[in-house]
Amino acid sequence: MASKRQDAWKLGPGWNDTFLWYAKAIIELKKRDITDRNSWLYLAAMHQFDRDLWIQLGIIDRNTALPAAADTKNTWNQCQHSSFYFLPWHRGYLARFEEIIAATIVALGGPAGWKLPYWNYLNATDPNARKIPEAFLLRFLPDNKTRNPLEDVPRFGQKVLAAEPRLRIPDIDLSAMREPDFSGSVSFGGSKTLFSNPDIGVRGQLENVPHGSVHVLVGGTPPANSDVGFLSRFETAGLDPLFWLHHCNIDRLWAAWMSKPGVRMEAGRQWLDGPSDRAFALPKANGSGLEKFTARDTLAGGKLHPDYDDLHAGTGVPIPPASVGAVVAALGPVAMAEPKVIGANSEKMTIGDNPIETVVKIAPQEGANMAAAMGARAPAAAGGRIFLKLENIRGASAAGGLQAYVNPPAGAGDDLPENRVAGSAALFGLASASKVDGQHGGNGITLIFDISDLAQRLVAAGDFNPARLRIKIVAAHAGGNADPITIDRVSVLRD
Ligand SMILES: [Cu+2]
Repeated sequence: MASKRQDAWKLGPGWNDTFLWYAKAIIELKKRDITDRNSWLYLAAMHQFDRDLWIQLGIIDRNTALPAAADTKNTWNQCQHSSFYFLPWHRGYLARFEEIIAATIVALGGPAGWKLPYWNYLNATDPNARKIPEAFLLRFLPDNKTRNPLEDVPRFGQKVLAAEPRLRIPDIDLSAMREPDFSGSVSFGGSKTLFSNPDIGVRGQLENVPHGSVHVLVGGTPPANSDVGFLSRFETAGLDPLFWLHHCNIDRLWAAWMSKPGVRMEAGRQWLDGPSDRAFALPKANGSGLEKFTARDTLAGGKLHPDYDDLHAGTGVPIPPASVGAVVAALGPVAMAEPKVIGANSEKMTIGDNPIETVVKIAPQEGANMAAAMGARAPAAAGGRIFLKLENIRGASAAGGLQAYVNPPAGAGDDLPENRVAGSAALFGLASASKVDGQHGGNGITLIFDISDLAQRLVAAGDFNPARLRIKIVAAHAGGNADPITIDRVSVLRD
């Protein structure tokens, strides 16, 4: 077996050794009781657990004995979203999962050193890249009678990744890789928070796209049907064997981002040693006990740091010229600038089946500055970026998508022009993030879109009145008018 994590599509077609042993190990993990810390169910519950939902979906039944609360208090419901802990927590989670699968393969008489493959969906040099790897679509193992656990999972979305107009999810891309800062409200990795389960801060750009998009594109969310795929919800995502390959690629994108010259990596104690309010914990690979970890443990030199065969294919990070040698990220306590709010709407928005419009008013002086700046410079000029922020998006639908427009002509949504789109997002984990009984009272999802180019186009078109920016939100979700999506506030920011 290879010593590093590899591209899933480079391992050979169909039942290559890596996937066959992965499937056999999962069959073994599924035989273990949920009270076993190395069982399939215990590991998935670490991401998010909901007893009623799991009973409803037939994952457990009313009589299933759960582990003692003292055991799960520090290990279940841990997944970090909308936070600068999103990447390090998932990195630790993946590393231990990989170790448990590898140990199980050895116990089954297989080879040592199994590594988690990554699904490199944005690799433009591979025509298969966007397809779910074949082994995840086959009904049986090579014996033609054992049900394949890699396939035996509810997935109602796409087998080949592409934009999903019905859910208003645009195509995945690597734009997140251009963010220079790891943390902050406009950042690669998410805003500074305490322990963030389910969601307390602002989603980082990587967490939004491609991470959230791939979850909902593959998991699917049929309209007017609560039966969503496992990948669409926090509470079931870890039960889809493909989850781990998706997150492995997200983790690799982080590693690739850190290899770019000039990026500003988080180096504060709050991140390195946090969260201060609740430590991260992992079960040991032999199930014997629990062990704490911090974000520091996931960096180079740490016990949970991964090793990838390639950080360039499908990451947008070019191979540096040989003369440059190793590229080192700018590690150090760097103050990351927070953009300031220059205008906001005044009412909460409620979006059912029909699009809703709101008005953002920008203070006159700010508006004049903005128009002058926009008229004078190229959109990609350093600094002076403009953002649209959608705060506390909540809803009862398991997932969905939305699209925001600035100053669109009248229209229903499908006929609105592309050149007025401020941003779109898959709402991965919407219901979990909105639950009022959640640890943080259901803050919902907060998103930030860069609208610098759009603002410039509006100024050029003479359609930029700072006292009246019309924001239209079109949403697609299963709740419709009965269970609408709400947005607490819409604001415009600049840095
Ligand atoms: Cu995820």
